[in-house]
Amino acid sequence: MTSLSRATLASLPQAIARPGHDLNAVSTGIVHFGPGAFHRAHQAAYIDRLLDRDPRWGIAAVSLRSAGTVDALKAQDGLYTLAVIDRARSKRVIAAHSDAIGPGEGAKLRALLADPQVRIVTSTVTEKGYCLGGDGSLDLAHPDIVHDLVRPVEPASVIGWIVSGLSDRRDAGVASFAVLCCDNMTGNGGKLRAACVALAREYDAGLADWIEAAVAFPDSMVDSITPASDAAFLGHVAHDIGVTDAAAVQREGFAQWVVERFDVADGPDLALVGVTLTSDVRGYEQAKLRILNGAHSALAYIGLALGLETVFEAMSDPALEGFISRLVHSDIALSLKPVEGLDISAYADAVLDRFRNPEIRHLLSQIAWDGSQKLPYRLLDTIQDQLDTGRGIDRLAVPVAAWIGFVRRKAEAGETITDPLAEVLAKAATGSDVATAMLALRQVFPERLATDPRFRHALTEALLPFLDGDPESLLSR
Ligand code: CS2
Repeated sequence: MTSLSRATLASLPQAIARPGHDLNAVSTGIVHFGPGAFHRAHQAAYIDRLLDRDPRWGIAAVSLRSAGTVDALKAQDGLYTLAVIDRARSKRVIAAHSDAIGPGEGAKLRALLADPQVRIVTSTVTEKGYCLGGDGSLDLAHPDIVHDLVRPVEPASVIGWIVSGLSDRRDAGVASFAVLCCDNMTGNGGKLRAACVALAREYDAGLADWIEAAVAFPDSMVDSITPASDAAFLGHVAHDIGVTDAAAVQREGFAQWVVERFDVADGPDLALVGVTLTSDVRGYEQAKLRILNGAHSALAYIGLALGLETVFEAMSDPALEGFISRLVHSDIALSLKPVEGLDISAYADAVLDRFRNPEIRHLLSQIAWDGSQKLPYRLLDTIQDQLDTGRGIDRLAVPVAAWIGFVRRKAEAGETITDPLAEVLAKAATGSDVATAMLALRQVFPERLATDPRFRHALTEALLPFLDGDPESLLSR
């Protein structure tokens, strides 16, 4: 079977929506790090619509480590199918990528980052891709950062590349690009700014000052549930479109992108395609991270302990569903400050309803990846805020205990988990005093929380049923 490409586009069945713009007119205006499924299903779908109105914002997709997606995009002229899997289903070909850059193409990436037409650099490299330590600041001892300090013009990390791109622009007198982080971290733009400034500060204080003064790093909130593209899904797509598509992605109908208003000369008008630009993104960001992602991680670790496989299955378990609903409405929602224009309780209901989408097969094991990186933003911040206001945390301790139980079960079974701290976690979770060993991990638990006797007590209590194989007993909380 031939694959999707410009040459085969015309032969697709009528039901598959085609790009609305002239593919030859598109030029690169955005460089994006991390062309994974979430980027292709979310940001690229917005930009694809933007290109219908303004061809200057093609995306150059960059993958620093793995060649797979970049090779697939190259082979398919940047085209792929977006399947929207919801009560109403649709398929559309996305043509948002004007270029793709893989490992070993550093010279090309450097030239693009210096190109005055590139006005924004975006990233979805997941939490671990930013080389941050447990306190959210750049980890100068991270091997990639150690490398970038020695060889700043041939960096290994995203941070290194952004700093080197900005350095080249400053030297050439080219206006800086804006840097838009699209990962699920609280204050994502501020964290990325601080990391870039910290790296620059190590070898060029003038550059660090310039980045601080001249470069916009807006915060953003991104949202759309995007299960990984497995072989079965790719098979369905090939069947429906009549050609193969190695870069196809699937997502729910709902998509939201809220960006802090930022200044960049001659930048794209993202509001044209439904991106919300606001002066206060923090409230949205926190609500989404704590409610959606917090509940997701809770469903994942508790659901896996109960032998469940998908979010839909987990939400169909009455005891677990009831527990998650109380966790969201009676704990997480109370930790949030009011957000103008957002009814938090209605938002929480809408999120839980999205989890009940029967069409989406979202694996709990996928959400369980990288727990050490996700838990601080998704659950631990909430717990700290609840403790600070004197509220109880008995329910909130359950998903944290479930995560520890998950790490322990996997370690005992000799399976390596997907987590940058996999080895350290496995060691800590298999000792005799699990709670103490885990709480000692500063990369995960901040000092103040780890040493709070109320948290230690709640966690230890919640951990016992997981270690004894009786997690159901916690769900009546
Ligand atoms: C999920 C997210 O995999 C995960 O950890 O919680 O990818 C989630 O589906 C997205 O943030 C939804 O916007």
